[in-house]
Amino acid sequence: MALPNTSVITIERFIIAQERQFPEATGELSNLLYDIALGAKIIAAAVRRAGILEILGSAGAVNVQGEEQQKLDVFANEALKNSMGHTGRVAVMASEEDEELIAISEGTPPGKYAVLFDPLDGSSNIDNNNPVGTIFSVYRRLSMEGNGTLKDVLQPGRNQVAAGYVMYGSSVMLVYSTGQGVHGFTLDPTIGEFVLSHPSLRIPPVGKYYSVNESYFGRWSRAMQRAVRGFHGDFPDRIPAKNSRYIGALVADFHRNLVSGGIFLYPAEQNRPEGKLRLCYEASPLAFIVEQAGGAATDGARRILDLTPTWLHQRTPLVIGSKSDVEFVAAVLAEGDGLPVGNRRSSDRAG
Ligand code: AFP
Repeated sequence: MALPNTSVITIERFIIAQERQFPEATGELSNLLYDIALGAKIIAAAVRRAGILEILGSAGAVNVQGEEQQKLDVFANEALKNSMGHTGRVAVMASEEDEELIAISEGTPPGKYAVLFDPLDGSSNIDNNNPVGTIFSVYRRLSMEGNGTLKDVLQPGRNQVAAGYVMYGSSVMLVYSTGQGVHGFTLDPTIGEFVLSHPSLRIPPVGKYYSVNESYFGRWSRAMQRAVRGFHGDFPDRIPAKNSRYIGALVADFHRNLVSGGIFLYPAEQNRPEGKLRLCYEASPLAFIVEQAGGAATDGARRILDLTPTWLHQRTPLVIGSKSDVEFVAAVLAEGDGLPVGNRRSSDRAG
């Protein structure tokens, strides 16, 4: 039997090595990332168990301690709050699951970071044993003292000091950036550690895939319809045709496109004029990651990282992924709704 490699780079070792490059670093951010990794492991264990609970009948299920099972997204939310709330590293938190700001635990001194998270994105996928994810975003607080305030969490995405996501798929992966590239770790269940598996991820400039929920095609602007037709291969002079892949869990769709090259779109549509995804919990952190990997993210026109949220649960259209593909969409949208959707331009017709 092959023995495991004893020189694996765990996430802790990697974070510490990165921190050493900055002699002025206090280690607080490193520890905060490690707290998040711990929360992710707790969530991963529960997600794995969710499958079997589903099979055994989860509704109203009672666990071994005789407690009623919590919904998994509520559990994930609590797990993250608990992994960070008592450490003295955080001044305030905000979660997609909570209407209001989350104050740090009473009696804990406030730290210098504001953390925002979507604890279990794509949670409806759990019922079908499909992947789900956690997304997080870290800012340095702006307020000077006491508990953090709204001002600390409503910052433009370009101010992030770290962001990342965890994907609970066939294996569990944690991908993060502190502004020094993007690094991916895979949870080794035999030792219970995230180990470095994808150092310095770079997204290909032109992607293989496009990911969008095309059942909304008829509700998009004509310009957006034209952009997606481009991915079908309707404008071969401007953009090569792509393969379609859509899981319906942002982290999983994003992760595939980050690794293999591709573009994810959640455009505005008639029923959702601002799109569906949240700026603070989904778009901004993934935009930080994608830019660090050499890609791009816009709302169709504006760079996501330049948008300043005005409220916690603000939504935004999102176009994110390989740089040339995101630029193609921006160019087509800039042409406006005047051009016909399906007709190829004469210059685009072959021969
Ligand atoms: P759920 O958490 O309700 O499953 O929503 C997931 C999500 O926010 C994101 O992960 C997906 O990319 C997107 O919604 C899918 O939305 P559509 O079902 O409208 O395509």
